[in-house]
Amino acid sequence: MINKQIEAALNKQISAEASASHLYLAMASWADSKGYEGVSNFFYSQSDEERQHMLKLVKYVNERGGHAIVPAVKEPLKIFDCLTHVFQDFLDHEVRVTDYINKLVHICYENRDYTTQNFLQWYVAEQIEEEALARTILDKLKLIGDDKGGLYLFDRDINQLTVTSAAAPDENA
Ligand code: OFO
Repeated sequence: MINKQIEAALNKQISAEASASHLYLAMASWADSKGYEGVSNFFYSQSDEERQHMLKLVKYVNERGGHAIVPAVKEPLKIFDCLTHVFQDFLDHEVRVTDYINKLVHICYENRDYTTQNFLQWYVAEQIEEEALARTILDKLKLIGDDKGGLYLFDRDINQLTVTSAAAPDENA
C-alpha cells in the first residue's frame, strides 16, 4: 500500500503531466493554424505522449491502493510569437518536469518506497531523452534564424522525424 505523502506527490505529478499534454496541444494547434504541418504533428504527438505518462501514473497509484485524482488543467498559452519561442518553452517545460521527477524520486528514497522509486526510473530515462530532443531542435532553429527557406525545410524534416518515430515500436506503452 502506498503511503499518503507519496500518493500526494504522485497526484501532483499526474497534474504536471496533464498540464504538459495541454500545453503541447496548444502548441500543436498554434502551429497548425500557422501552416507548420510538421511542427503541429510533432506537438500533437508530444501531447499524446504526455497523456500516456499521466495515465501510467494514474494506473500505478490505483494499483498500489491509492486514489489517483484527475486534475483540473489551467488554460495554456494560445499565442506563440515564433517557432524558436515554442521550442524554448518546450525545453523549459521539460527541464521543470525533470526537476519534479527528481524531487519525487527523493521523496521515495526518504520514505524507503523502493517500489515507486523503481517505477519512476522509466520517467528519469524519458526526461533525459526529451530534454536532449528539445535541445537538438532548438539548436537547429537558432542556426536557421528567420530564414524562410530554412524554416520550410525544418518543418518538413520534423514531420519526417514524427512519422518515423510513430512507425517505431512504442516504448512509452
Ligand atoms: Fe516529458 O514529461 Fe512527461 O514525464
